[in-house]
This record gives sequence, C-alpha cells and structure tokens, in this order.
Amino acid sequence: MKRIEMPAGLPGPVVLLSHRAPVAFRRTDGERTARRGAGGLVTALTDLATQLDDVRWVCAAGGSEDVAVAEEHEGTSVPVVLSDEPRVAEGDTGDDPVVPLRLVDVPSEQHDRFYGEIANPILWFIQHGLYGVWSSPDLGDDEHRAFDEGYVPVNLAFADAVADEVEAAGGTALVMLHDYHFYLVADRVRERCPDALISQFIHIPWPGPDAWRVLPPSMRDRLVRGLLGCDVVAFHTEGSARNFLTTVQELLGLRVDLDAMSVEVDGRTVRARAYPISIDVAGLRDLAESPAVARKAEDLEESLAGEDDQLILRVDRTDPSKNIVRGFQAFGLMLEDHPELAGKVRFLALLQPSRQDVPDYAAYLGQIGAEVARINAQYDDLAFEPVDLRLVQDLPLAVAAYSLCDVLIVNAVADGMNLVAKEAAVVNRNDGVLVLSENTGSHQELGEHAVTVYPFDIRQQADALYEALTMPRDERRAKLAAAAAVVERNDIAAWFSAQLADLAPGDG
Ligand code: GDG
Repeated sequence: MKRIEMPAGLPGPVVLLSHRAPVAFRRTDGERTARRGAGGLVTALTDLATQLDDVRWVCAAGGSEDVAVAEEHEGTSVPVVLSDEPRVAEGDTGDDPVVPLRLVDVPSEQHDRFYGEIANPILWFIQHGLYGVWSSPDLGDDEHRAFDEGYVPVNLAFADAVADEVEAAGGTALVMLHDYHFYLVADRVRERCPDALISQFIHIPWPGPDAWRVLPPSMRDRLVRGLLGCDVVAFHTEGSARNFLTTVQELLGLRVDLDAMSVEVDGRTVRARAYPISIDVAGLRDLAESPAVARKAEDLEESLAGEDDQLILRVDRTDPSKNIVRGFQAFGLMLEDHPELAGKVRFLALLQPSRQDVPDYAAYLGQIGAEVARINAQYDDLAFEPVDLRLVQDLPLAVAAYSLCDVLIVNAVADGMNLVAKEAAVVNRNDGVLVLSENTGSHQELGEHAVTVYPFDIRQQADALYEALTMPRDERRAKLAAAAAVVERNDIAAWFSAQLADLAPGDG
C-alpha cells in the first residue's frame, strides 16, 4: 500500500478495534503456528497499523490457541510481528513491524449470542433491508436475551479493552472503531476516556429511521446512543451518513444539522461523514501478475470452450444481500430471450459459503444450488453447462477470473461499498463490462462507467446482461479504462488519509 499521510496534531497512539484479528494462532502437531487473518478490511488495517509508529489493536481471540497466547501475556497486549510470516515477537525482530495486539476473549455462549444472533442476523438484515416484515423478524425471549446477555456485555468487554489501552497511553489517543459489531463501544470509551478522539467506520449501509423501528426502543435507542459517543461516525456514502443523522433525529429526538452533517450531544459535536473505501491497487496488480494467478488463468482459459465464447462472472459470499438467486434467474431469462447465446456464454460463479450457522444463510445456499440446477437442466444438450458454480475460497482464482471475464455482475440488494467491482475494474484485461447494482456504494463512483441494474427487476437485469455482452468493443474499452481510473484515484491509502485529515485538529 502507498504511504499514508499522517496529519500533524493527531493525538497518539492510534487504538484500532475490529472484530477480526490480523493473525490467527493454531496448534498443529504440538507446534504453535500463525497465519494472517483473512478478509479485505483486516488486510487494509494491517497495512495501516504497520505504517504507524504508535498503534495498538484490539480484536477478538478467535480460537483456543489465540486464547492461550493471550493468557501467556496475562490478558495484556501481545507484541506480534505482522509480516507474511506472523509470529509473537521475541528478541530482535529487525525491520519487521511489531504491533501490540490485545486479543479479547469472551465466554463462547456470550459471543455466539452477540455474533450469531444479533450482529449477523439482525443488524445485518436491518441494515441491508432484507426483512420481509410481514413475517420476520420475530423478537422473542431468545432475541432479547441475545441482546442483553450477548451484544451488550460483549460490547462492554471490548470497550473496556479499548479504554484500558487508551488509559495506558495516558488518556489521549485516536480511537478507530470498526463496524456493526460494536455500536455500544464508543460511549463507554468516552465515559472512561473523555479526552480520546473517537471515530467509528460502519462498513454496511445505514438505512433510514423507519427501518430501525423493527427493533424496540430498548434496543434501537441504545445502539444509536452508543454511536453518539464518537466524534466522527463514518460510512461509505453520503446517503448512509444522512440516514444516520435522520435516525438520530427521529428516534432520539435530537436536532441535527444536515448542512453541517452533525449533531450536538452533551455539549459535544458528533459529525457524520462519508469516505468511500477502496483497494490497494498496486498490491492487487502484483497479485494479478503472480505465478499463482497465471496458473489459475490458464486453467480457466482451457475450460472455456471456443474463441468467441464469453464469460460472465460473479464473486461473492453466499449472502442474501448479494442477490445471487435473482442474478441467476436473470441469466436464465436472458438465455430464453436469446437462445443463440446458449452454448456461447458461460456464467462462472465463485461463491464463498458464508455464515452457515445462521439458518437464513444455510437456506439461501440451498436456493442458489436449486436455481443453478434448474438452469443447467434446461440446457443439458450443450457441450458445457451454462452456469459453472464453484463454492470455493480461492483468491488467486477470483483474480484470474476478474482478469478474463467479459462481464462482471454485482447485483446486490444493498451493499455498503462492494470491493469486487473495484478489484475487477483494475485487473481486467478483456475490456470487461461492469453490470452494477444501483444499491451498492461503488455505484456512486463507478455507475457512469457501468451498466446499471435494479436488483429486484429480473427482466431489467436480463436485458442489462444482454446489453453488456453485446456492447461494442470500443465502448467496453472506454468504460473499463474510466472505471479503473476512478479506483486508481481513490485507493485505500486515500481512504485512510481522508479520515485522518478530518480527525486532525482544526477541521470541523
Ligand atoms: C463488507 C461490506 C464493503 C473474494 N473471493 C475471495 C476473497 N474475496 C475478497 C474480494 C473482496 C472481498 O472478498 C469481498 O468484499 P466486498 O466488499 O465485495 O463484500 P463484503 O465481504 O460483504 O464486505 C462491503 C466491505 O465490507 C469493505 O468495507 O465493501 O459493502 O459488505 O476483497 O477480493 N478473499 C479470499 N478468498 C476468496 O476466494 N481470501
């Protein structure tokens, strides 16, 4: 990643909080091993953390070996080398960056309630508009218990770990909290550390106030109040930032200023801001040129039948918010409309099974398989199946497919940003066309260089796929170049720098 500009005057150190850890310890054949944590956010935060002179990182202990490491350090921070070969730092570590990690362990039953019953199903569903409220959710004793005995105490445990780190640094720090798991952290940290500068980045959409009325005031007011402990509450889009402030106004009755995008709370100003997240362009291009990706690309090219054949791609977690089933339905409809394309177009879906402990997610994966089987059965006389569904976790394969595809479809019902669209734009070398949902954050930056889709309209998505597949080469090339330029301008370093600049004294 490019260097991040640190503006003058920020209080040190930086204290980061994310649910996922940048390293996962395991015990294999009696030996302790460690590997880097998965996921784009953790990778980006690792790049940030390793550039900062004074940083501490609070995150969840993910397994028993993480807990063992934390216990060996008596619950205090563990110095960890965050390189390609991560390890607990011992002795002289040379130039390798060492980051103190505070691995927070909470009782597993509490954690399951916090994560598997509130954050992932309920908050995720509300914030992506996934409920059909005539039938769900039903909030009964289990959900109330999950909130009171899971989400609340787990948030307080993480808040106390963050506050301990701030206090250990003398009470002033820049605290950067991440995501929907931790809505109750900021006001607790504020209580204990009134001089800390606190921001929270929310990576998923923030809907308007009415969406939050799915929850009773005892839950929703508490969540919103918790966030008001921040100095800055940050989102991917202006729309989410505005929705946050109108939620504050409608649910809590506070007067907000939509021109200044702020609200006064207990004599403090809380700002709502938008910073569209992006990717490490150079890092991704390096990966795209690696032997591992080249091998995957060769395999893929071999599996594509003829010279003129075209490839539609999607890369997603099997999350209902990604709208995978409607995407297949649209593809099926397009083939019915244009039978001449059957046997010429393949739809490669690289899907990572996600959150299979949540019943709606398990059912969704079943629906995906059924829809693919339905379409493929209609064309069983072709040389290849129209839909090539692969349930895999294989980043080199995904990047190889980004580089080769003719069309990338991202038709999410709602998506905070969607990094897949940005990644494909910078590594595609086939004048690929982006078919992009209007409900993604990335549509705000890339929409004019994409074919827009309306995620509930299957007819329109079928027509959009056809338009993308038949678009003249020149137009394809121009759109892709323009999309790539947008991503290059606003890369991940720019995302961090903009936030840090706004947090520095004098802004506001
Ligand atoms: C949340 C928000 C927001 C893909 N296949 C593999 C793999 N990937 C990587 C992609 C990409 C990431 O996963 C997916 O990122 P998205 O942004 O598309 O989606 P979410 O997971 O839902 O992320 C989203 C994001 O947070 C950041 O703020 O954009 O709106 O929902 O980077 O390359 N990674 C690995 N193996 C794969 O097979 N390891």
